[in-house]
Amino acid sequence: QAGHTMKNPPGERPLPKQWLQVAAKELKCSEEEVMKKLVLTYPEGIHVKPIYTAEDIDWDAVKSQLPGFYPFTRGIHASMYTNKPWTIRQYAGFSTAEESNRFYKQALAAGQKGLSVAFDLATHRGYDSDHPRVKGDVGMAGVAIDSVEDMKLLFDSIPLDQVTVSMTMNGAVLPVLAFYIVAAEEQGVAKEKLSGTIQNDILKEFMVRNTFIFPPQPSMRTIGDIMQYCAQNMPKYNTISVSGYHMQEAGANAALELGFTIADGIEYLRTGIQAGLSVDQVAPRVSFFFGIGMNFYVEIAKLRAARKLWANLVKEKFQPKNPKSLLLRTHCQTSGYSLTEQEPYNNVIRTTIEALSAVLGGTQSLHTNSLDEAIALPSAFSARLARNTQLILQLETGIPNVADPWGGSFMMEALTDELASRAEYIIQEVEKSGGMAKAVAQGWPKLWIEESAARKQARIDSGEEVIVGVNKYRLESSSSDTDFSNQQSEELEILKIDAQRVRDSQIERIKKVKSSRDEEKVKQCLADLEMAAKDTSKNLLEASVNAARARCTLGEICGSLEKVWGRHVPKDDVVSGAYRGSYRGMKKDAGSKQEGYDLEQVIEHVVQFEERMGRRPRILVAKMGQDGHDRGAKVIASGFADLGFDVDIGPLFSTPQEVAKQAIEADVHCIGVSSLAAAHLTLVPELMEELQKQSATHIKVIVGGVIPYTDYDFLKKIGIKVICGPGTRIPDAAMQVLKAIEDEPIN
Ligand code: 3CP
Repeated sequence: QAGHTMKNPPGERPLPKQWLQVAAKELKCSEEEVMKKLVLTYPEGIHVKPIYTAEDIDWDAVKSQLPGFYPFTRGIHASMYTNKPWTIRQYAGFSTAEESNRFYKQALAAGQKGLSVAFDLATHRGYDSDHPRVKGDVGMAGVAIDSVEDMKLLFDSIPLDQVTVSMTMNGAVLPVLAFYIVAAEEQGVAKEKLSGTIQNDILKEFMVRNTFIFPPQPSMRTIGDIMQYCAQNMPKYNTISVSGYHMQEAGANAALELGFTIADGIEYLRTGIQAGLSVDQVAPRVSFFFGIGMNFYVEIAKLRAARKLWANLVKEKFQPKNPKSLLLRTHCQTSGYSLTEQEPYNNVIRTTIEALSAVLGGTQSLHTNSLDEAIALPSAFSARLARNTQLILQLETGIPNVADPWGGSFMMEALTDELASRAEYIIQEVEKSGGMAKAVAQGWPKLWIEESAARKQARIDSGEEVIVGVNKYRLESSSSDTDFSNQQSEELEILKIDAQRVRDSQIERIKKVKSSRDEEKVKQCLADLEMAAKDTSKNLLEASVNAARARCTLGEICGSLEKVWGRHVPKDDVVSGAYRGSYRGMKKDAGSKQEGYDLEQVIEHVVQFEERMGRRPRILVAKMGQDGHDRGAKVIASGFADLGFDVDIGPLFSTPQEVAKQAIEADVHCIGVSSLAAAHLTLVPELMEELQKQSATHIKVIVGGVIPYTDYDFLKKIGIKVICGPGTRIPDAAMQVLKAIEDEPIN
């Protein structure tokens, strides 16, 4: 899929003859075998050679390039970090506005430079905290915001004209941005002074992140309205953060992430232009966001390629006059996907290396993940360590003293070009579909990413892609003395949120807000919003700001829009064949964990199961609550289907009652609950109760995802048969499920 347009790409150019001869002697093999052994093929389809030379690059083009000059491959500023380092911007938010505010103030005092707000899933999905559908989600994976009063508390004593705030909000972007504007206004900061960023990237929500609310068309109109409102009122504000990060987290390789993200950016420029703005009003306020994984050179090349591609494409397609329109400014986040539950201190090392890629790639702003990300919400300790990782890079290493230190490297320049060319191919495919909005509606970009995810999982499960401590050099989990793995996980302090307490306090505040506002004004504002939803000549953000001032709640604002637009219901397809097709058989070399099951063994067991039981094992893969992270669920679904299971996928955002009903109706043997947003302690017990009520306790329940060890006992006590933490191989998970179904002991 990630094919390329480049003729004779650098990775396919011959290695120098004299080098091959010497290398063949060193490896004690033929020259052909040297090629076979040392030329690697990356998931992007790129062949990576053991050495690069001047023959691999266009030296004349490379030698004249400077940071701060078109096409900005070497950075958007001439001086880069030698003048001003990147912004340390840690994504955070949990529980109530007061608690998050305390956390932000401490972070700023400890060296953080910008804020980045994580909202809880109830807020993302446009529900007030008192809504019955969000019982398990309030304050869990981010802060709960129901009205402008919460937003004011969130930024209490934080001067919004000085600290730039980024808000990761997409579905409920209108009320959240409106609350922010009104909170600043009531803090005495005029709109014109607000700089900061709203994520506002709905296309990737439909593709991978799933915290949309409304259907695509009104969602895209909303973006145009926000761009228009900001062009008039908030000229320093970044109206969108076009995000590849979530694609990488969903399993996309670097070429897919780069191609789809740039294609999204182009679509948003068109959206702004359709809303009546010039390219020079829109483009300088479009910002980007990339994920940075463990493939060190590729990630640096990706950022260099991104800037070059953007500058070239914007120039060619839109002919801007303002040079700032050509600059790709980006935030980066180290990869959550690369972090492991096993031996969590290894995650500090992974994050440091990824941060290094982001910085060497020339990012403007950076979030470094906490070491406990794969286990729970970050604790105060791990958040400090993550922040210090960046402070050490900035202040102790000398790394910021040179702009684009990789410039002129044969390898880096070749890799930059090759990656750009692969991404360009993807962008052309998108353009053939009529742009990204149409491509997303057709559904193929999502499937390409899901296929890439299934292939990655197969490479990990077969040991081809090594994760130290997980599929190689894994510690025995039974021997107590040497059990560093569990020791490390158990000694980590885990941040616990009391969901009930947070929800109760939010409900109190909603009551207070509702009892002290002018109800007539509220009714009028909500009616105006409904009107604006119908009438495209009205500006939706303006109507939302009025509603925010009148103390309408987030749920009310979204509710008024929903009356006109409805809620988007996604449709689900499962990729088939990619997992099995990419599984190369388990590696049995030194250090590999060899006690796991191989693919063929599990397939054989499934066949025997069918012979015995008269039908195949059937599993419902369920997502409950407002948690839309579905990579794990999708990979399990396609992996299990490839192993011979009958797989049903439940709709996103289900209640426990809906899951039980679907499982009973489909007569499944097992429900696999995937939970990544910390709501399992509320929702899983409810599911078990419901199964009991419906006399369906024969259906086994397994839970996978981000589940802290400290919750295992509780889950086992309520009858969960199997818990699959991050790093569980699919064949092993499948065998455990088969054993659970057949009531065999599970080890
Ligand atoms: C910077 N400046 C310079 C130089 N470097 N001036 C002269 N010489 C230099 N070398 C100037 C800039 O031009 C700018 O000024 C000012 O310094 C600030 O720099 P910046 O680069 O604009 O940096 P920042 O304000 O931090 O903005 C970074 C971007 C912004 C542009 C990327 O959009 C941003 O902060 N994005 C963050 C997005 C984010 O946090 N997302 C979180 C996702 P002027 O302003 O005068 O030009 S978290 C999602 C995670 C998972 C999930 O979804 O669940």
